[in-house]
This record gives sequence, structure tokens and C-alpha cells, in this order.
Amino acid sequence: MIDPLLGARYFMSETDSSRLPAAEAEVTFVGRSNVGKSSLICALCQNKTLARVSKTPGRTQAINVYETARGRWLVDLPGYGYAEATKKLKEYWPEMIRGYLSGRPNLKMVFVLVDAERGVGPLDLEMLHGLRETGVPACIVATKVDRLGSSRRLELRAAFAGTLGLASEDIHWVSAKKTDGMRGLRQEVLTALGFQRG
Ligand SMILES: Nc1nc2c(ncn2[C@@H]2O[C@H](COP(=O)(O)OP(=O)(O)OP(=O)(O)O)[C@@H](O)[C@H]2O)c(=O)[nH]1
Ligand SMILES: [Mg+2]
Repeated sequence: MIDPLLGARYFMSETDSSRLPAAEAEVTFVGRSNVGKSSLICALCQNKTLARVSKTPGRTQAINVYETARGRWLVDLPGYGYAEATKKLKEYWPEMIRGYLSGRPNLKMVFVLVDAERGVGPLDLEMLHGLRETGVPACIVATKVDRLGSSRRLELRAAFAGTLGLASEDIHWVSAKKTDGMRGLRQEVLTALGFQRG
């Protein structure tokens, strides 16, 4: 079978999740601004221009939907913790994200991205706590691992897992730039979207 992620296309952008049409299955990517959400979507779909990436935080400003096959979506969201955002945006984005996360019955998995080097912060813990309360399945992805040497990776992996009370194998440890860990993450995305059995 041809990998359905490779044929992903831009579908729509919306700031009000209640206006999104129903999906068969969707997965989304959340995390601090600049953690690499849009880059990861581009890497999964092997399409560098699919989702907009930027060196400056606050690039993604709406709920952006990419369709892999009819009704099967990858959803890119604005980041949280963007220090430079105006007061209006600081209130608006979290509200947009919360509305989306709590209003999608076919949301199969939320990938919570955390910068591998920076580690898990209070906003990430808050997000994980919120997801547990809404009952949406979540999975942790540590990003930008190409920036770390192998001994530092091992060290950080243990600290990461410890903070979250998880086994280190339960965390995807990835680089969107160098492809590390992308195979495992891809399988998880394909399974969540119903393209293959887990
Ligand atoms: N070294 C390295 N840099 C990365 C990686 N992934 C993303 N980046 C860089 O991190 C910056 C932010 O990437 P984005 O994908 O725009 O991050 P985002 O989470 O979508 O950001 P917002 O939309 O602003 O919330 C860009 O300069 C990327 O090139 C990675 O795996 N390795
Ligand atoms: Mg983005």
C-alpha cells in the first residue's frame, strides 16, 4: 500500500472548531510555540511546504487541517506559551485549542510535543492533565533530538520519562530534520487514523 501520509493535502483552516466538519478519524499535534509541530507534519508527509514552519514562534495561528485520505486528518494547532503574543492572542489561542480538543468525537490521538533539550514544563503538564480529564488518548513526542549527542540523549530520556511517570519506550524520540524516530511515530499515526492495525 502507498503510504497515505505522503499524499496529504491542505484541507482547511478554521479558528472556531465548532465550524469544522466531521472527520472519520483525526490526530493532532500540540505543544509549546516553536517546538516543531508544523515541521513534524511536514516530515511525516515528506512535504516541506505542507505546513508553514518558522524560526520565530507563533507561526501557526489557526486550526489547520491536512487530509491524508477522505475524512482522515492531521491537524496542526497554534502553540502555547508564546511570550510575545498580544494579550488578545494569549487568551484566544488556548481557548481555540481547548475548544478543539474537547469537541472532536473522532480525535484518535493527541501527540504532545516537548523539546527534548528543554524538557517537560508546567504548560506541558497542564496540557497532559487536561487531556486525561477529557479522556482523549495522548502520546508524548520529544522533538529536535538531532541537537543532542548520544550520551546526552540517554540522560535526558531518563529524566523525561521520570518527570512524566512513564517508561522511556513510551515516548517517541524524534527529529524532523534527520528522520530519527520517524518510522515509529509514522506507524502510530497510521494506526490512529485507522490505516493499519496497531
Ligand atoms: N534542529 C531541529 N530543528 C527543528 C526540528 N523541528 C523543527 N525545528 C525548527 O524549529 C523551529 C520551529 O519549527 P515549527 O515547526 O515552525 O514549530 P511549531 O511548533 O509549529 O511553532 P508554532 O507554529 O509557532 O507554534 C523552526 O526553525 C524549525 O526549523 C528538528 O527536528 N530539529
Ligand atoms: Mg506551527
